[in-house]
Amino acid sequence: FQLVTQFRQALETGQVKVHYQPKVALPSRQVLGVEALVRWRHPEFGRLDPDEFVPAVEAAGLVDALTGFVMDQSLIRVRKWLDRGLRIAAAVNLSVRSLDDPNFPDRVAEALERHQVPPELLTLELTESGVMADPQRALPVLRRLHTLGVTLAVDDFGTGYSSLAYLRQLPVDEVKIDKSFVLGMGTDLGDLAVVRSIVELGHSLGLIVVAEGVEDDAARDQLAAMGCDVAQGYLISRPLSESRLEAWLQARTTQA
Ligand code: G
Ligand code: G
Ligand code: MN
Ligand code: NA
Repeated sequence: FQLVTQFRQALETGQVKVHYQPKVALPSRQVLGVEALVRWRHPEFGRLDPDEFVPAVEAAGLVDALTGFVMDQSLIRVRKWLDRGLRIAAAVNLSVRSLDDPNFPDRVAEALERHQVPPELLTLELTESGVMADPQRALPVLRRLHTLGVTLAVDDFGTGYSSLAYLRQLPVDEVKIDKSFVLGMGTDLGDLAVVRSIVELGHSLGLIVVAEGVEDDAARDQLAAMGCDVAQGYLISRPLSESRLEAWLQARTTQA
């Protein structure tokens, strides 16, 4: 696939950029972190979203280069914020392929050391379907990542077929409710029930519960009333380029 042969070069020539979407505490709205979301500005095809190229990058065995790039960019930001007295975490999306690589935890440790970022300010997000497809295979790498002190999050939770028993066995710290349920909860009692039970289940397992897809005040207030810990979504902010994120943070922190 032609795209893939261009990908390494795209990383080097600045065509690939990381955007960041804020995550805020409920009910305080304090900024706790950002999720890093990769974008590729392709010279011919224009803006490519991850769904359009990440699967090809994975299939070509280049996911290490992608994850390494996104992690480096994110840790540079976190370090800059620390230097300004701000403790803001960065969340990086992992491909399940990364968990097949026994050296992945060492590379994470090396990146944290190189950027002088404490491990608790890095979150690694794995999709529910990815981890649960073969939890026994994922477990050794997850355990080593957890031992490093990074935060591990299960993304898109509620969309897979995982049993709650599996979630209990994984060394994870955070569960992210899939946005489809959060988007539907204002009009669909079934979605509302799913959101409510993930919040309760997550808390009973001692996990931080994050809601994605928070698009309006009603959803935010309802989530806050349920005790959901963190909100992410267009209501708070769309994913932003580095410079727009800085402007957004500036406006937030001078307001407070
Ligand atoms: O930002 P957007 O909605 O287009 O993201 C679509 C999907 O791409 C999401 O599921 C997200 O987790 C995934 N994604 C975004 N950035 C990365 C990345 O750096 N690595 C991997 N593996 N997936 C990513
Ligand atoms: O799978 P993952 O959760 O990593 O994907 C995050 C994706 O969700 C990003 O591509 C982002 O653009 C999108 N997203 C973030 N907030 C919202 C929202 O409030 N509504 C909708 N519809 N999509 C969102
Ligand atoms: Mn994610
Ligand atoms: Na998600």
